[in-house]
Amino acid sequence: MAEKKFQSLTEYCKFPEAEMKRRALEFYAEMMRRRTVRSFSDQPVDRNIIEICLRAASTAPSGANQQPWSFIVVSDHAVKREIREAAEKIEKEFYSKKATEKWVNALEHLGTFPSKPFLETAPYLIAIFSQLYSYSASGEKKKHYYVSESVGIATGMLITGLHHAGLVSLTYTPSKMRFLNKILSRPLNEKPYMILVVGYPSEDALVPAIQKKPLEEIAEFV
Ligand code: IYR
Repeated sequence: MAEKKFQSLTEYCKFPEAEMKRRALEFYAEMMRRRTVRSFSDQPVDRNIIEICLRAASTAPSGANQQPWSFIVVSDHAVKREIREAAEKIEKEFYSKKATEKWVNALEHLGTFPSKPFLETAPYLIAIFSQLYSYSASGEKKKHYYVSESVGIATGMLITGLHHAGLVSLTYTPSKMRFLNKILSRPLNEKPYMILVVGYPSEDALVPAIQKKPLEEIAEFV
């Protein structure tokens, strides 16, 4: 058994209540400005910014601190094109056969369609993989705990960090994603979780006129 090691919580900062309120409101205002964007500029983004945002995402809590995620950052145009071609094939099938009428109706207000030009236009596609299990140094299969929760939290933190830095993103999930393992040479213990499309919005980017639910609808204090 590994030895238990602890250290004091030197990172924690306690703020006066007024400052806490100000900070919470400031963060809320910043988060309210975040929009999912589907129309990207081809303007390049400094790789260092992406690296910093990934480092921030990697501070996420995870089951047993196993950090069961891989972030594959694609900027190579040929690879982006390959991903676009594979994804559009799946989307064509989705919109013409797989999706129920109810599902297509639920998406109507987002203005989505099978063509995915942003997969080539955006400077970065971050393919996020869940590590369902791993292998120890001695080759023993190691179970991972609360993988989807962990990867979801890290992805949320990545989206937040990218937004905070001044970039936009799109959470993109074609209905089948295993093609990403092949294109990106990822092992089978890694299951594609989503493609996060990252960059600047195009000059003429439009976003759907949608609202978030009010607090009273999403929360209850008991
Ligand atoms: N993957 C398809 C369909 C789609 C599904 C959901 I749920 C969305 O929130 C948005 C789109 C597409 O990207 O077009």
